[in-house]
Amino acid sequence: VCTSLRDWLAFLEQETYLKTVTKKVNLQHELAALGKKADGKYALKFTNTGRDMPVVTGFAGNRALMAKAMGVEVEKAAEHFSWAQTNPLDCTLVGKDKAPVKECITFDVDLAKLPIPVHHEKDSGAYITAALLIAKDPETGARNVAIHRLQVTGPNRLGVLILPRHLAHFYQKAEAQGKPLEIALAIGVDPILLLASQALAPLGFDEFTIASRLYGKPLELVQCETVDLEVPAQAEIVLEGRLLPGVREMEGPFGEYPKYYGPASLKPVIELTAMTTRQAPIFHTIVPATMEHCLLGAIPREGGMLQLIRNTVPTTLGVHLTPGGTCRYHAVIKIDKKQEGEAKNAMFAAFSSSHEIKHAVVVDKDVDIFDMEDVEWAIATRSQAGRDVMIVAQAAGNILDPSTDEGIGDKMGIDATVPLAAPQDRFERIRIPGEEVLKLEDYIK
Ligand code: FMN
Repeated sequence: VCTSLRDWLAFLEQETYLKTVTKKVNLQHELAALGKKADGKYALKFTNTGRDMPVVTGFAGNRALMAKAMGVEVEKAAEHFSWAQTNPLDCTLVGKDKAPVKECITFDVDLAKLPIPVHHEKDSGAYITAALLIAKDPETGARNVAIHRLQVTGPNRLGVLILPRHLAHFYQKAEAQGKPLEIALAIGVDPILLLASQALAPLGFDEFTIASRLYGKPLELVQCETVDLEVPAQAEIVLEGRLLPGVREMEGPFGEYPKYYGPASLKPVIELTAMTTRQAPIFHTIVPATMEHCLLGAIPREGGMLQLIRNTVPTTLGVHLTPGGTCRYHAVIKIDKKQEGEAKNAMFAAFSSSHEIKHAVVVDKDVDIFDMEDVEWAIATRSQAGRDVMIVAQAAGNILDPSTDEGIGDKMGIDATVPLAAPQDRFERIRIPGEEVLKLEDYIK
């Protein structure tokens, strides 16, 4: 298991998954366009963007590789993440001399020196998209880690989108006291840390402890210079700063994961106070709506959903948040049905796992939930709309889904499982003896 971005990139290079682009590439659109083209196929490292720092993208954009990052088979990725979340392991604090991210320190932050791209056509400007935002509850001191999009608005100023979750809660508390909320941004971290940041966890749960468990050893943290926070010692870049109380500035529009723009509005503002980096640091950007963006959210959500569904349907074998469903809205659930009605209960559990789940399809154990053709075949041949479709109107949905009414939307479940009472031969999948083992390459020149 790799515990730094550098180790992970070295591994990807060995696997010939990481390709280096030495040609001059414009940070405005060109870099994002290339990242999108390589999506799911390669990770890219750009060495010539006109800034004195390489940019990587797409290194977490492939499910098989993300499973490898956790050291498990691809079908077990979500389950393994969920296991780590239920068995968190404490982090450890190391001295600054043991923390590569302290190799260079400056208190005069100038974001113009970083290779921060402009991604989509109508984006309001350059955005940092792959920073872990670390903050503590001003009352309890409990840590939170999440990714938030950050719009560059000045040499040491950022606009930030904070949806109503944990960071919003901390910020409200600080603001009520008229105080800033200290934050740190870690850029250039390994895939496990990125995944851990996306856990659906209760308030007060430290996502870093999931990373420790996935590493199999405590994550090394180091104290910040200007704020009372600890950050991953192996990060490439750390920006320190404060969310200002009572300040709002325009942020957006920004091309988001559902492949639409999130609108411009007044948002909170961060003022940066320090930057610490490794020597020759590497910058990471996530091109929004690519598989990298999609999977980072999907795997942790699948883990949480799997646990919840198993509480009601113990024979649930797997779940998949599909890329076509933006890795957030469409869930495919595989059960080994033992009792009629279980498919519906699985749907209810799926909807309760996250407000983002909009359509849930339940299939039998012979269906490959990662193969959408197979899933569609199950819907086509095993479900009848009048009998097997359940619709719940007007529930909480995702505000970024433009078809909702300000985030209020409908849920639909499709039971594509075979009725237990059906005669066996009626739903027997055709098969040619030998097809699983024969290799076409052995027969053709
Ligand atoms: N959540 C936000 O509130 N604002 C964002 O701008 C934002 N951008 C994200 C960008 C990427 C690439 C990813 C993978 C996720 C993003 N998220 C964003 C989602 C949160 O990071 C995620 O839901 C996290 O688990 C929230 O943590 P919390 O519940 O501890 O606050």
